[in-house]
Amino acid sequence: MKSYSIALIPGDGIGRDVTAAAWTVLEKAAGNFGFALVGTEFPWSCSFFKDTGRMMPEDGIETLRGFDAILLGAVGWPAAVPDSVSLHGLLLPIRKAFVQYANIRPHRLLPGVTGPLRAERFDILCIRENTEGEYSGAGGRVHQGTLDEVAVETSIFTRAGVERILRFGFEQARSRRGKLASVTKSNAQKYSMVFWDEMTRKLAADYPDVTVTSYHVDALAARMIMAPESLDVVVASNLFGDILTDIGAAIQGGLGYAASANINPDRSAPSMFEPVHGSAPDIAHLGIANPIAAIWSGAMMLDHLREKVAAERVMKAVEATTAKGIGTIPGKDSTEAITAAIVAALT
Ligand code: GGG
Repeated sequence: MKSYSIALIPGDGIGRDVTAAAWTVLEKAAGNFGFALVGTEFPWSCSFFKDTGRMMPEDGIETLRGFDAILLGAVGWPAAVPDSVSLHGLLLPIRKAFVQYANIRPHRLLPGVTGPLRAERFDILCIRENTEGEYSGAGGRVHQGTLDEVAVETSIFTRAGVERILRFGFEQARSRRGKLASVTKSNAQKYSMVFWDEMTRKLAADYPDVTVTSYHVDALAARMIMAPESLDVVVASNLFGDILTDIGAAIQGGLGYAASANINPDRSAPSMFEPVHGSAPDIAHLGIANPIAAIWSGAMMLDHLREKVAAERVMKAVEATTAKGIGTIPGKDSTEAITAAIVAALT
């Protein structure tokens, strides 16, 4: 029997609730479709930081390297650890160290879920660059606390990094409806985004079957709300992609439905799967967090592990559940009830 080793990092807050739910569904899928998932849980989180002074041990990356995939919940507990410390101590180092340069985020309405828009028939795949750009972490502060204080944060766009994410976007568009929206702000950012646009135009020659349009990020944000059905694949830099995918989450009914995959396309290191949402301290451990984003992320993990049938069946079970109205109204159904309904629908 095929077996996959999965590193489980539930993290903080509702990350713990939804990772447990996703794991229940994934184990059931494995049993149904004839493969095994062997999970190893790591307590790396803000409470781990409080105990050890680190979000993960010094050899955390090397520990994770041997796994087939990583399933992560949420990171952050701002009352105890500043978000800038928790994010740069766990999530971002994993994305960068394992060259998970493509962050894939699907945005569509599940059956039975009501979004805030009149448009209901949209299916957008956002591809967010995940290792550089505005999240490079290059910068510094001087004269802190004085009137001469200066803070500098430099975005880094490498030719290799821009080319690989744009090519990934073109390939995704080619496998879907053949339309790529490349997100820019080259009127204001005259070095990095002009370069991004030049690379978009250059690579377009290799994908004559894909129609590519460059949109300024502000125009694209408006388009996601006014005409989401006009979009197919969207490719964006790290920060632009982060912001646009919160709009994507909003139009698909909320963060409880927004899934993501941090993919290492070369498979030279594990990929990581996580709901887009954070740790939501206000509802942590109340048993009311929506587990669907985490379960959908788990289905993306099965797909990446090439368990395509199991991945599709998990999504069918999620859709059958929401079609019955379960998990479609915030706070109405418990995490446990939504999970049980999805498990029951999984055939
Ligand atoms: N689900 C992982 C998580 O906690 N995400 C919240 C977050 O702030 N992520 C930062 C980012 O993706 O840029």
